[in-house]
Amino acid sequence: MKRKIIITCAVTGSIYTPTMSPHLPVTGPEIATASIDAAEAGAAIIHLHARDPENGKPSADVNHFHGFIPQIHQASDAVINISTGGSSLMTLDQRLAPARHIKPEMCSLNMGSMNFGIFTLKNRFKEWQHDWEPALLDATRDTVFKNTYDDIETILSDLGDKDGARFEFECYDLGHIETLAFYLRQGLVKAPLYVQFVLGVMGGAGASPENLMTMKAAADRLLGDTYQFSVVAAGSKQIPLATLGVILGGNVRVGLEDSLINTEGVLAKSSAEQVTKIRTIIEALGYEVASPTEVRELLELKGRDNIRT
Ligand code: KMH
Ligand code: ZN
Repeated sequence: MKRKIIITCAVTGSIYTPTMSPHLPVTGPEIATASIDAAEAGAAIIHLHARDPENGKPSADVNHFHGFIPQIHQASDAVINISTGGSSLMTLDQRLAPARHIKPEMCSLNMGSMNFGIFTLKNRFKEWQHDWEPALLDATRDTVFKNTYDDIETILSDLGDKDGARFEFECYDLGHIETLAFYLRQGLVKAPLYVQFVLGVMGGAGASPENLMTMKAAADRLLGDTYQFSVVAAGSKQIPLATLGVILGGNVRVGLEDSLINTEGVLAKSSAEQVTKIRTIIEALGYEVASPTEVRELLELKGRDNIRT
């Protein structure tokens, strides 16, 4: 039987800003369409953030999530995965409000505090559509993306134990894998773990094949057969490192949250375009993409009817 590869698509996020690409979805209908199109192209999991529809600023307002969650849930079978990372400028309570309300099948869980530098993106543009864009980028010079042990345990207990979500464990460096292994030993997390190796964020491991292989080796040693992994690389290495992830036995994440391009110097017109590209590679390598139903089985999710839309 052919191995099934899980494609996650993250359609908007909080790294890039509207000036950087006219294709970045901002309003509820735009985020809904981007998600539904990505699911139709082969993404089984949609990783979601919201933005203020007036100006595109990253938002954790539950009302902004209501602008696209019901539409996605109605039009698609894809697994809805709500970010608990939000943006590094939000408080933990702000970040958790959407997932606490929607009680999704999956949510992200960032496995350690870190610098999350996006200020270098500022040099690429001279004029901005909104004042908040350069201000937000600059603010990451002196902000910590806070994910303390207390924060992690709050998310595990409130969204996991209480609401039945399973997690996309976002690991940006070796220490984050060690932290996940600590919680595995403590019995606070259980198999099957879904580990996202996140490469290319300034402050975490860079987007290189060597770093990916080092992280996989560490996870094999520390997590054994309790885990499956996926690869997301922020920036221009998104597709190359996702491809390496597939070759190494893993799954992939693409989408405009983490990379605005299709190929070097060419903006992607949609997240679905990136899904189609990685799907073509997956199938050319002799694998198949996993359906949402298969993902629910593989990751032991609670089911699409058990979320609040
Ligand atoms: N865009 C990723 C590098 C989250 O949503 O929890 C970070 C992320 C965090 O996906
Ligand atoms: Zn995210």
